[in-house]
Amino acid sequence: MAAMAGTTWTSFVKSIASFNGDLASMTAPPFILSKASLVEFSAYWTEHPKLFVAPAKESDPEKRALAVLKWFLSTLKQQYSSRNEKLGSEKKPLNPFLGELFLGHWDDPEAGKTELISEQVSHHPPVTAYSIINEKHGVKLQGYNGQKASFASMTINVKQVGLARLHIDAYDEDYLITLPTLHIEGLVYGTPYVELEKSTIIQSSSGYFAKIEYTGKGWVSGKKNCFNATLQKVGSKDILYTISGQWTDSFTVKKGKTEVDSFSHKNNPTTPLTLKPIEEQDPLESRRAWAKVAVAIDKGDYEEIGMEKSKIENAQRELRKKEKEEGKTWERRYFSSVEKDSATGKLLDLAAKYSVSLGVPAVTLDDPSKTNGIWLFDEKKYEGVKSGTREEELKAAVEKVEAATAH
Ligand code: HCR
Repeated sequence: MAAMAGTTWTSFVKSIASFNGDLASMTAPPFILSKASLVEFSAYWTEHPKLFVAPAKESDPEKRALAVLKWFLSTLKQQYSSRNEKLGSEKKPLNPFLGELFLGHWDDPEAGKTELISEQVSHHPPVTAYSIINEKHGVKLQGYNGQKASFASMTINVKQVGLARLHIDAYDEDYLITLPTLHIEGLVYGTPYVELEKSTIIQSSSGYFAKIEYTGKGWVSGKKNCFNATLQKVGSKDILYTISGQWTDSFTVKKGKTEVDSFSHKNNPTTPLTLKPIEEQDPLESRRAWAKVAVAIDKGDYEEIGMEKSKIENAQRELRKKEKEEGKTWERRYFSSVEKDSATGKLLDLAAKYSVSLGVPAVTLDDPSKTNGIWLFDEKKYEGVKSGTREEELKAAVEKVEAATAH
């Protein structure tokens, strides 16, 4: 750690040339460290709550599928370029510890309350699971994701493993969303930023299929972060809608050659996420748990960063060791791992059936061993937290972490 204190960008880039694919283990100089942990990234799905609930307001399944596609496209800027915009370049997020939480909600005059629960469900490999629910409109998103990385030709390539699934209560409809592959450019110049590549598929249980192709720098426009998307009804080659533009800026929706809708980030500011004040947060909540590390990062004090991070990491190692000795495992607060998820299975079957006729690669579920299982939001666990029946269990878990940290 200390060796990195005086690291220049060039020596950092040289060091990543030999890294082992585990992004979490990559040591970065202080100026590239972010104060936010990866468990916070789940919030990027819903920074436009109005668009998140918009599909539930459409009675026509085709319009619903289009609204889901539009919402998904609107999330990309927050997911993949917001750090760049706010902090001047991409940063290395904190590596969440097992059981780390990020809890909050959005209040929107139109959408009402949307609740976010994000939990680190695996540390090796790192996997974050999330549930985002708007009860008023009956819209629910859940998913889990991890990353596999490699370095080649001055670029960090990141394959995402996992998936997201949206449910609309009123129509008992599901949407399976695959996660795009990305790479980090600009490393040579010390200004890393994300570019998306390949494609994302959104398969609905009602039989609509959206494909988003990330084209990077547009051939004609020369602009970066470009994409083209199409919406089709499975079983037919007809393209119902096309959407194209820049995921960091704006896009237009066309039916045939006629523009029927558009979206621009300039005209759609994000809704801030409401979090409890740090002192009222649970000790396992991300901002509270990492507060001292965040202060050290602000100061640019590498020794202090290292010391504060080590306290958390050592406590976690000690907990895992104890669990092993006692033959126990860490009980996830809101999620459970399953071997099979039938709702996802049905959507995958649909996507596989139609990918051939649509000429796109079959959508497959990543090997669950890469994410330590298939992670689903566990409503029973959630009810137990809300009703207070798990109070003793949660208190004991927090005490264990605190005791290990105090050592
Ligand atoms: C690759 C990345 C960590 C993972 C981030 C993910 C894939 C996490 C899940 C979110 O839903 C989507 C998402 C968005 C981020 O763009 C992506 C991050 C971008 C950079 C970060 C690397 C670990 C940072 C490497 C350090 C650089 C600055 C050299």
